[in-house]
Amino acid sequence: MSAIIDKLAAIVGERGLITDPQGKHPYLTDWRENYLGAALAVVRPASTEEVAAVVKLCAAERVAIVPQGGNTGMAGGGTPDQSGREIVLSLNRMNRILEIDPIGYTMTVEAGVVLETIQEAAAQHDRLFPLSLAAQGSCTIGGNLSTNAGGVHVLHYGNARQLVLGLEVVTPAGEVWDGLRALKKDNTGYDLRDLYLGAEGTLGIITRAVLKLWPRPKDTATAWIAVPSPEAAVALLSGAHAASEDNVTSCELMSRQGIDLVLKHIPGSVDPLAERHDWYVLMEWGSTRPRRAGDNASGLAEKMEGYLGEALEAGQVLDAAIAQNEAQARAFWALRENHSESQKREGPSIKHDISVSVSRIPAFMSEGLAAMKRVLPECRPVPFGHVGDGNLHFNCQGPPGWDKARFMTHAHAISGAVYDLVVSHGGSISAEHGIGQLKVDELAHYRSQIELDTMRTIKRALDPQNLMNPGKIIRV
Ligand code: FAD
Ligand code: 2HG
Ligand code: ZN
Repeated sequence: MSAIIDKLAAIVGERGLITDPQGKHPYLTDWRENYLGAALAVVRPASTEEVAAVVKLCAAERVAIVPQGGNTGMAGGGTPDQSGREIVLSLNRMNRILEIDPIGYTMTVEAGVVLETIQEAAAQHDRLFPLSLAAQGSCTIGGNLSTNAGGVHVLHYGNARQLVLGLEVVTPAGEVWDGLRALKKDNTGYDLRDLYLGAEGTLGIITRAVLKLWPRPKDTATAWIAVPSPEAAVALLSGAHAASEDNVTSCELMSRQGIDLVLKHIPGSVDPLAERHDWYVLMEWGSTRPRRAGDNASGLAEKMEGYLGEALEAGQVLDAAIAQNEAQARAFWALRENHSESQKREGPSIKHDISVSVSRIPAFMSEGLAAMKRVLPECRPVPFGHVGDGNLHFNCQGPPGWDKARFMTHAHAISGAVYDLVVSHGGSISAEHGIGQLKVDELAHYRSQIELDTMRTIKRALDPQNLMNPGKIIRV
């Protein structure tokens, strides 16, 4: 094996290669610490040419490749298997912003640029890159595109797939596909770009992308709202579209269980409302039209206040606070974004990243909570998420004091009950986190034969040696 290590070193140099156990370790386990793999080496190319040369070498030597960005994925897609024969190919040295075109509203970046860096660069040009998620300080755009990430602005701007125009990809043979076009319209045959988006590194390695930008909102209103039920949350959102003049940019649902975990585990967290409630909505409106100086009625906050006042009278809202400044808005957002971290600190949990149509959320919620409790009465449901997209993180925390091994003996039964219900509501078992290695069996179980056959045909055609992130998404 040292022969291939020498050849890799010749391509990426000393700085681009990690072979010592301590240096490799952070690349071999996932954010949730659910998987621990092994790898021949962690290879960190600094350019597309180096990626292509590494892939060519691996194709010749039949060494499998696990692409990795910020390693924040929730499905184990970036973690190698335990054979020690795969390499992790990290894009984290390919972190340059190559071009910003404020006139054409585009930005061209390398795959390893951290999402927050992209957001900041856009803001410096008075533009918005709307993808936004709690891991944005460490996830990379290559990972975002490869998982077709969602986040908190999907209901207004769409998910990652809708935020990209062009891609550059290194194929499993080590060739470079230059699809780095900034075109809004391009109907020249099959859409190769869409094939690589959401492919979780199983069809090729994204090395560069042309991203779409938007005008930056000039007026924002953020509210923390107690609602009596998920049904009320959905009704509140439904009316908000018109009341905000189609400016709802986020609508997140949380339960008291989740808020209690955040207050317990994240120092400095404060409940914005005086009384405890069972359900909360975090709603944000954003408009590119600035509020007019001296005109108190022109701002979004005033419009939102009026709307929430009516909803309070109608019983859709129990209490609410509208952020008075940016710091307060950030504090509301922190209560939402710290859910994952708090769940991690609390102990073992099972995550269900599901979606149903928005109008089915209330029925799914009550049936799903009952289903989890039927399987394990002591379990602690922590449902939260992007209700505006019909996407719930329908999570389940282990009973207090239970260790992971004990809780996981119930995982199959709990998840099976949840997924069967999702499917009976016409929903999806993975709305935004992907399949990775976590849900390979579930995908095989819940997708139709024709869908599985088509996916396998594509995988075999593009990656005949099965060297590109094998064992993820689908077994071939
Ligand atoms: P990684 O974890 O490194 O990789 C993810 C997958 O993409 C793997 O299969 C990997 O092989 C592949 N991959 C990575 N880079 C490339 C590349 N350049 N070419 C080809 N394949 C590649 N996700 C959401 O969708 N919405 C959320 O709101 C959200 N919130 C999160 C909050 C927290 C606290 C955390 C920890 C995660 C959250 N995630 C969320 C999940 C995760 O952040 C996203 O999936 C993100 O897009 C992963 O990016 P990454 O760079 O970390 O990718
Ligand atoms: C979020 O929306 C992420 O915060 C993570 O998708 C969800 O931890 C989770 O289950
Ligand atoms: Zn999410």
